[in-house]
Amino acid sequence: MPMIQRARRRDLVTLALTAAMATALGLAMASCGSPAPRGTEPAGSDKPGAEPRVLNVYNWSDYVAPETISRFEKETGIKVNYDVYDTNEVLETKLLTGHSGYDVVVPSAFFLERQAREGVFLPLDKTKLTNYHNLDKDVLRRVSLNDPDNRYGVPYMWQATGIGYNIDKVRAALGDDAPLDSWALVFDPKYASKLAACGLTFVDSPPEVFDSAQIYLGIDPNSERIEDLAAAEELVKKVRPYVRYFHSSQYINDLANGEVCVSIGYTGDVLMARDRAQEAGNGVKIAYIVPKEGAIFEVDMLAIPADAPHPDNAHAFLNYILRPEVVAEISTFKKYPSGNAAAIAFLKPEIRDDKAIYPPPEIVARFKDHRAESLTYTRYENRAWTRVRTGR
Ligand code: N2P
Repeated sequence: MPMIQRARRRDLVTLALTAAMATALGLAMASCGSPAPRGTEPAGSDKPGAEPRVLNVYNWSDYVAPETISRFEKETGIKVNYDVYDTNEVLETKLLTGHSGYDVVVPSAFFLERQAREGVFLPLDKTKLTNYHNLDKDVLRRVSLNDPDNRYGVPYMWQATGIGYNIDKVRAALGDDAPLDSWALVFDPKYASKLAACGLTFVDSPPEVFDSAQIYLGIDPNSERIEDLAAAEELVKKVRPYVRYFHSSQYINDLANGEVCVSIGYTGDVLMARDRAQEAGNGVKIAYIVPKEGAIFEVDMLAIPADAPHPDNAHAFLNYILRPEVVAEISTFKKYPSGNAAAIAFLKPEIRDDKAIYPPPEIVARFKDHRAESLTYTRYENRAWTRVRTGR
C-alpha cells in the first residue's frame, strides 16, 4: 500500500476509534460481542475453489427474520457465525483496522462511500449474483451517488432517521400543542423539557443527530462548514438535559413497554416497537413520523471486506438474500422496506400497504441523501458529540 494511503488509513483508524469511544454504545457492544470470528478450517480443506463451509456475518441488530440464517445454513451446509452491532461507527472501527475476519458486513451507504475509498471492500462479482436483477432500479440509481456503478454494495434495507412517539404519553405531556410533524418535538427545549419525565432518547450517532438538527435549522446536512456544525451542537446542547439516553437500539423495547415516550430512531425499529406493543396488548400506542423539514435517508448495503476469508460463501449469501421471498420475509418481521423490487409481490398487504413502511411519494420527497463526510469534518463532529454527551 503506498505510504500516503497507509498514513491516511492510520488516521482514519484513529478517527474511527475516537468515534467508537465517544459512544457509550461502542463500549457496551464491544464488551458483549464475541471476538471477531476467524475462518478456522480443518487441514486439507484448502483446495482451490473449495472454501471451508463457514461464513462470518456482521449485521445490524434486529435486521434478519428468525429463519433467514438457519435456512441458508441448511440449504448450503455453510455454518454462519452471526454477530451484531448497532452503529456505523462501531462497524467502521473494525473495517478500518482490517482483518476483521468478517465475510459480509452492512454499512450505510454514506459510510460505505468513505470506506470503499480506503480500499476496504472487494468489488462485487456480479456474475455470481444471479438474483441481482431483482433489485429496484431507482434504489440502485439513488445509492450510486455513494457507490458509483454499484461496485461494492448490494442495497439491503432502507429507511429514514425520524421520530417514534407514544401517542397517549405525548398528548398527556404536551396537550394538543404537540408539534407532531416536526423536529421541534425533540429539538425545541419548550417541548423537549416537557418530555423529559416520560423519557426522550436519541440514537447514538453523531452524524445522524447533528444532521437532523441541521435539517430542522434549515441547514444543508451535507454542509461541512464548521459554523454549521456549531449551530447543530448548540441546538442539541440546549435539549441535552432532557435526553434520558443516547442509544441506537434500546429504545425499541423501551418504546414498546412505555418506558420512554419519544425517540429519534429508525423507521423499522420504531414500527417493531409499535407492533410489539400491539401484540403484548399493553395499551401502548406508538407512531412514527418523518418530520416535515426532512430526514436523513439511509440505505444499508451488503458488502464484502477485501480481506474476507470466505468471499465465495459471501457471494452465495448475498445471492440468497437477493431472492425476493427471502428478503420479503425480513421486511415482514423487521418492518423495513427492502431495495428488492421483486420482493413486493411476496409481501402481505398489511406490510405492503403500511405507509409507514413503504412511504408515499410526498414523504419520500422529504428524504435527504447523505454523502460521505471528510475525515477532518468527522473529527470535529466527534469532538462536538463528546461535548454534547458529557454535557460540557
Ligand atoms: C435495524 C437497523 C437500523 C438501521 N435495527 C440503521 N441504518
